[in-house]
Amino acid sequence: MKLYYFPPSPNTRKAHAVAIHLELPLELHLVNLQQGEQRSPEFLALNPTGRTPALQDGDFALWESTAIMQYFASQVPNSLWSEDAKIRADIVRWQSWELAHWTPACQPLQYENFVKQVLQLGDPDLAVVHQAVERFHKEAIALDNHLAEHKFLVNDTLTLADFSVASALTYAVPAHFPLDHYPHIRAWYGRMEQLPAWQKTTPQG
Ligand SMILES: N[C@@H](CCC(=O)N[C@@H](CS)C(=O)NCC(=O)O)C(=O)O
Repeated sequence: MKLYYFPPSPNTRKAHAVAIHLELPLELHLVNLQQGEQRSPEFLALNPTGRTPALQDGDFALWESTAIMQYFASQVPNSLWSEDAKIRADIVRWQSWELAHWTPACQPLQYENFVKQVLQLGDPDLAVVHQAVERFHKEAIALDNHLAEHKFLVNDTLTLADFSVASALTYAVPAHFPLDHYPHIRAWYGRMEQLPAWQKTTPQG
């Protein structure tokens, strides 16, 4: 299987980390987003939305990180993607929340406080940051309350849901995510950081 990826991207990270955790052999192909390679005709033929990650398995092409994670977890027996219908629905619930609410709440902070600095795009827009912080708290409260009662998001076991939700926190420290009041999120993320697959996919400065 070939994974078209951009290592600094949290969406790449969640898919790549799952493949490493499951010890799936992958051929890695860099798509340099900073050089616009996602808009090349070759890449658009694979993913017409022009985003990473994307997967090619023989003549089967797949894009969207969550679909790729689920496809990876369908390749070998594992506990990340349970066969139990209710547990699986719970995993999909958290993955859906991550895509619809959590990542959109984290991204403005990541952009204003971190990406702008790295790419020298100017100072953070404080009005955007203020709004983003409010939006972040709304989602973080729900996540922290859940993690107060659970070691991992679903079934107290590491699942795809943890990889999805953790990916959005990749730049939490340099992007100054307001996590001080969320001890359970910090403890759970600490558990994710113990995983060799998470360590191996830490973006290099
Ligand atoms: N919902 C998509 C989001 C993918 C995405 O936005 N990828 C970003 C990198 S984190 C990207 O490739 N951006 C390039 C662009 O928009 O030009 C997924 O989960 O795969």
